[in-house]
Amino acid sequence: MFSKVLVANRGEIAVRVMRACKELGVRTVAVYSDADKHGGHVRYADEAYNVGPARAADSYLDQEAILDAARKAGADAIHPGYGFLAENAEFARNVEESEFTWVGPSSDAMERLGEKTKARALMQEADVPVVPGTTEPVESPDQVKEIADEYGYPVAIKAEGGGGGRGLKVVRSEEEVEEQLETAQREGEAYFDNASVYVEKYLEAPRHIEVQILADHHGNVRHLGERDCSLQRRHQKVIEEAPSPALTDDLRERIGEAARRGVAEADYTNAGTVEFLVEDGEFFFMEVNTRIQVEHTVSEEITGLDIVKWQLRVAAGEELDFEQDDVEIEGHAIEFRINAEKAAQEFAPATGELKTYDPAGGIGVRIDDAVRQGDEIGGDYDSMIAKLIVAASDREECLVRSERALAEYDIEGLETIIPFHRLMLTDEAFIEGEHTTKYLDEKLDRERIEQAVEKWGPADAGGDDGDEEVTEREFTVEVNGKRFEVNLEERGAPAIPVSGNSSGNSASRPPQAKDDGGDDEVVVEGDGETVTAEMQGTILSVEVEEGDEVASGDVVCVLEAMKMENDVTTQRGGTVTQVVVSEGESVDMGDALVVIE
Ligand code: MV4
Repeated sequence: MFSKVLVANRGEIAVRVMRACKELGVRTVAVYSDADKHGGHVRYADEAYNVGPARAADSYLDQEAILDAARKAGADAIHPGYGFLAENAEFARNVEESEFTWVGPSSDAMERLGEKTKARALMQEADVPVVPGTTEPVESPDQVKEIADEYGYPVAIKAEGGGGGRGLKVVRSEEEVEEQLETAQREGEAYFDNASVYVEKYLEAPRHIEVQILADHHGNVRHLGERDCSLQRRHQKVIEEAPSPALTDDLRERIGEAARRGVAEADYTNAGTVEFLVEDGEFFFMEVNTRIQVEHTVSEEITGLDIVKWQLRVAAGEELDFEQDDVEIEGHAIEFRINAEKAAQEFAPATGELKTYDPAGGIGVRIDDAVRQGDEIGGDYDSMIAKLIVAASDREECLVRSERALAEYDIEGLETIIPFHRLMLTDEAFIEGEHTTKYLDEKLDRERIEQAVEKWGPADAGGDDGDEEVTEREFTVEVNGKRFEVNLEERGAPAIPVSGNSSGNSASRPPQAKDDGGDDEVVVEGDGETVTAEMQGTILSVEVEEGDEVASGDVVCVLEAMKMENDVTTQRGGTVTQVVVSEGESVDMGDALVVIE
């Protein structure tokens, strides 16, 4: 086993990995950005290194800075967690070629599965059903029409480098082929540096089922059953569960075995997930995620296996010590993502101080988090601050226990989607397990979300507790980019003043023309309006053109930030006089997007 592992991540997943390290007797190294000096993962680690400014591209994505920290710490392996560099085959290769061990699949396996047509061909080779379509890229509208004639409309045009909903275009008739093909190619180029696209039959309302895999360097591949992640909002999972309420035992067995064959064909090692679409009792391969996933926890709960510990063991060369038949699925587990978001306002990110943080507990309740009361939750990274995982002997008990746990979970000072989760536990489609991937975006009534927030949301007064007498205080100092904790005992008046970010005007936002609950920052100049970016991100789509008439509240573009899609709306009506940005462009907070006069 390794003696020291660097975790190239932050937040709950970094702590999750470090917990596994601790149980294996492995020392842990955190990396952190300037925005995370007080982060939970930094508190948990044995040592921590600053890798740069808040912007992820300058810190958590800075390969050299992370390798540098690993060298300084004398680590012998690097675990990437999820997100950031986790699925970057180039980084995996750089780690492989360094003195450190990469805790993940080989860069070769990552590349084999990263390009979608390659992965489809490989799965077909292993007798894994794929959605009918092409295993070669297509270039002309005629090729698309040919396939559509064979399978019927609608068809999906997908970017070769795509995933998570980006670069996916649905074509419903022959007239749309040309335009959608061009859009898919343009998006592929903008997001993945790859204009190559392919075509599949489009399934209207599939379920998202994924199989957890573990594979070692001795030829053993095991599956840990499936997860149902059908409850998604704009390709963001919000609730995941295992096992799926929608599969028969026969289908479950066949999907699990298909996933095993598929990753074996790819010479895959470590943990991974094979994603499928399931419709009308049939399943089709979609893609492989070559990382540990957010929702791995529910598989752990129903199998009793510690997937992260196995990632470390397998990377260190150990052999999986159980057969497929030894994997027993017991009971039911549901994961609720505790996101700092305003559910009633299109799930816009919420920031602020965690004035109260008192998570649920008791039988069957697991909390994976990296925050504690008093933490400041900023907008630099994704909005998930914790995960609530509830396990019980069956789904029915799990739903009741979930209600109890969500009601216990007490968070003040920062809005979360707990009220939304509580709503889902009263929702017939969810309770019956009948929801498909279309449910949240197309079926659920928004008014019900508003009512849920009103009923279970923050009781808007954030009661001030008053400051307690401080006798011993902890300080964090950074010397040459390494973090140290210093305890200071003092009597009487504090020698070092307590910094004043405890309440009140913490955010410095420009005044808004009208406060109707919309959270888009708007700078009003004279009669016109410049709609600006509320956060750093990528323009997913531009919804208006110069000359368009828009009304207050209209969506002008969709901005993606840390995997969240955010509608950017106007505050006032008028004529669009300037469209400053285009699809695929990166913007910084405060950048002008569209001008309306
Ligand atoms: C599909 C599909 C239907 N038919 N492909 C969305 C994410 C991307 N990785 C693949 N996605 C889809 N591909 C075919 N041929 C429907 C989706 C899809 C989806 C898939 C899983 C979970 C949620 C989804 C929401 C919308 C669309």
